Amino acid sequence: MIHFRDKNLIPIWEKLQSGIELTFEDGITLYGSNDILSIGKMAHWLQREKVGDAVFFVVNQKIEPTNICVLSCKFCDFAVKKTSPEAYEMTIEEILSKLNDELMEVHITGGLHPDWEWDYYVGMVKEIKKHFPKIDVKAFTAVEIDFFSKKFKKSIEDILLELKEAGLRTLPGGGAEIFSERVRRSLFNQKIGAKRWLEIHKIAHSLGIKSNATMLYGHVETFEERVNHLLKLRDLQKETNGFLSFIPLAFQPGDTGIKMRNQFTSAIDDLRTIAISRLILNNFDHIKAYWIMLTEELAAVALNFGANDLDGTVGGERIAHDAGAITPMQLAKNKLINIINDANKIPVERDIYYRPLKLYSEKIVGKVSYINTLPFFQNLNFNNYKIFTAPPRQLGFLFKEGFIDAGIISLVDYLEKESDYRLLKYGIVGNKNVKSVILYSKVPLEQLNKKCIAVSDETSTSFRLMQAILELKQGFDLNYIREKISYRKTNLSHFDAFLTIGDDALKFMNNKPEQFKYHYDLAQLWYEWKSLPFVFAVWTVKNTLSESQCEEINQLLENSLKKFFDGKIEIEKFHLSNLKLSSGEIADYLNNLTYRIGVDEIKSINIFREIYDQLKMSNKNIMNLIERF
Ligand code: V47
Repeated sequence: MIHFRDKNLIPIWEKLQSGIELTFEDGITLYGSNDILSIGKMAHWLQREKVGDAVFFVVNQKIEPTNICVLSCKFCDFAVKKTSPEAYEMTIEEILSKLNDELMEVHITGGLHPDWEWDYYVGMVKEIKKHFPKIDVKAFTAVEIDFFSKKFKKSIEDILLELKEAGLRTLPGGGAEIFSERVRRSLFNQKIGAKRWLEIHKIAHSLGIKSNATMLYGHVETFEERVNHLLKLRDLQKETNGFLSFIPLAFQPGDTGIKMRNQFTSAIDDLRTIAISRLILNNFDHIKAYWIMLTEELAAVALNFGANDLDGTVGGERIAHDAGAITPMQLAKNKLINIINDANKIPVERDIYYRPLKLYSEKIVGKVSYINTLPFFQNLNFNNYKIFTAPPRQLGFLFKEGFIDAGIISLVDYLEKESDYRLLKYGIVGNKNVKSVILYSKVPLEQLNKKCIAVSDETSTSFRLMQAILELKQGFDLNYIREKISYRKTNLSHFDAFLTIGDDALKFMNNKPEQFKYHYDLAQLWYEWKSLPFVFAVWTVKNTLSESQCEEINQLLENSLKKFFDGKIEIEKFHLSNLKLSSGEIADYLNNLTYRIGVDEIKSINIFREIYDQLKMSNKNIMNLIERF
């Protein structure tokens, strides 16, 4: 419930709750409003809908190989000419000496050097990967990619493919500045404009290179120009879904002469820009509060204003510091963790693709990020517990590592830790079918032997269930490739079949993939085989909890289910629009599932446990699953 002081914000709030995207006019209304807290609350609501209580960070290092730059942009205090006494150039050895085995990511950007050869850049990425295979490389802004393309007379595609081949994972979001010809002419007229920046990111996305996006604000741009910038990014994201995160960059005036010294953006402007970005960029999963430029204090507040990522430890950052940023050079990991915990969020150490590696909070309840857990969570109040939401496989990984105290966990992940956890009386069960675990195939199931199947990178249990049916029951020999499977993605055509689960599977319900004429509900195949329901996920708690505590949680879950299913099922419009289903369709789907673990469910789990052990014994199955990200 938000008490709006500015009534002009109410139609915007209604749109957001219905999952309707905001317009240019809405953006201007937001910027024109003094009701900053309501804007923040709306952004915080959307943030929680998207990622729950998680706030991400990465252990990373920034490397700026040179400050020598052929451009002279007015807002940049970092770049110098070759003859400047402050000019520096790093060798590859120097770059390697700044890295270590604890790092997960290196962020490389620098000046556009007039003399360096192409081999130097490719060699840099290759050598980093050779010496530190674990480190993911995020390198070279669209401005640098454009420069390489012109200087070395290669197409953007070739530049990007060679870098990808060398080990580059993603492009950073820098160089976007503000997508306005007026400002470009006045502040950075030698730099590429919006069209080229967007084109380069689009090509990167088409080659499987994800990227970030930024917006430099707080200099001479207008609110209209900011909103237009965000809308252009949202449009490209609609086309490619290739952006990982958005980072609003607060202009640091330094000695640039654009603003009087020390005239930083105000905290209010920073917070509302983060919040408005969150609201307009509804198709971006992550909004970064870049603490280097915001200050630690403000970054902490931003975590309740729509931001869900603090970037990282950022060793070696210089661009912002040369322009007078006041934060300490190296903010230790512990400090980031404290900031996030103080904001009442869950600190999540991540990799470059936002896959969670570690959680740094006590008392965490795990929740599979699918609509089918809503009957448990819609009315659940777990005092003192924070809720961590993720797809089953990610959640299972954290569960197996011991980061989750209780929650709804994919069956096979629970089976791996059975001795440390207790089973509660609840779960997600498909009776004679489930509707959200579907194998789509170009050929009838009987003809799938020796074929290649794309497997959703979100599944733990459904993949094993599919193996059980196809390998053990049918006796097939198959190859699998892990893929991000989305109903918007068209590049599944080179597979013979694909396995989709959860909300993505539901999105396919009214958008059937044309080439894949045959579809099989795995719970139905299990039922036809064993005459039993299939248990996909179970509620479980660490066995350090007493019998009576477990009973208390069972009671909470029972009440929660009763409340949800008593009377008419009410589902927020936001979820409906997200899943592209009507409320009737979702109600049918949820009503068709079972949420209580009874005698048949236990029988089914016991049978599946044996099958799962059998599957694990056969190495071949693991070898055939190529993990690709
Ligand atoms: O493109 C330059 C900006 C950017 C100033 O992708 C300035 O994860 C403020 O892009 N005041 C580089 N900003 C930084 C960047 C970035 C940062 C963090 C994470 C990621 C990511 C990307 O810094 C430049 C420019 O827009 N910049 N000068 C200045 N005086």
